[in-house]
Amino acid sequence: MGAKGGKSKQDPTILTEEQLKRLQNCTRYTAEEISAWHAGFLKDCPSGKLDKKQFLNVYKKFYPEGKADKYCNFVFKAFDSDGNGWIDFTEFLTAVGLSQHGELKDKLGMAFDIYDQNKDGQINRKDMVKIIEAMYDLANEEDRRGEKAPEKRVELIMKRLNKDDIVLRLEFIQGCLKDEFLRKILAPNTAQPFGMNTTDGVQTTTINISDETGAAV
Ligand SMILES: [Ca+2]
Ligand SMILES: [Ca+2]
Repeated sequence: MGAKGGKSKQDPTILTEEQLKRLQNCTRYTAEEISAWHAGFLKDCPSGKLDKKQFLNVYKKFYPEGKADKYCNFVFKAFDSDGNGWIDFTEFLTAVGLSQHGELKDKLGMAFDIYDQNKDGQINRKDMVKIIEAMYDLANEEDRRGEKAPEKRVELIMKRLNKDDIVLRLEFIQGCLKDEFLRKILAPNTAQPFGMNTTDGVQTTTINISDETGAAV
């Protein structure tokens, strides 16, 4: 704990000047919008910490038909970029901002992060098989035989990426950029990774993390 000093000691409910600046730099939100998101975030997560369980609850609402658990675990890890077990506001809004107005290559970077669970900058066949399975769960895809078997899919993907075993971040992004078929398989959510459809900015922020509001999406 507290290995890095600084961040871990901060009160997660407070948005510091520095964090605000950083968010303004890495998203397209204005200071006012960021504050509004922050208020919404705190409303749903008064502790300032979004944990895996809450995160899964949100996800389930978007995918009521599928089994979201596995996929959600992967996404959670990608959002939790410092790997401390919970998503703070900065991590949250960075990811949301990316899914709302990130460029395609940034979204693909996020997809890569979802695949690269141990955050060593590379993904291998095993990683890929696991995520394909999780995606099938999410989509409620029962037919996983023949060409649709996760291993088969991964073989095809690797071939198209021109790789045998290990894919690096840049290779992944470049490969997907020039191959729509790969994009569809590897990053079907590049349009809206978090499934949010905020139309006019922020005020509808509340992602309904808490259950007491009742109203599902
Ligand atoms: Ca974190
Ligand atoms: Ca990895």
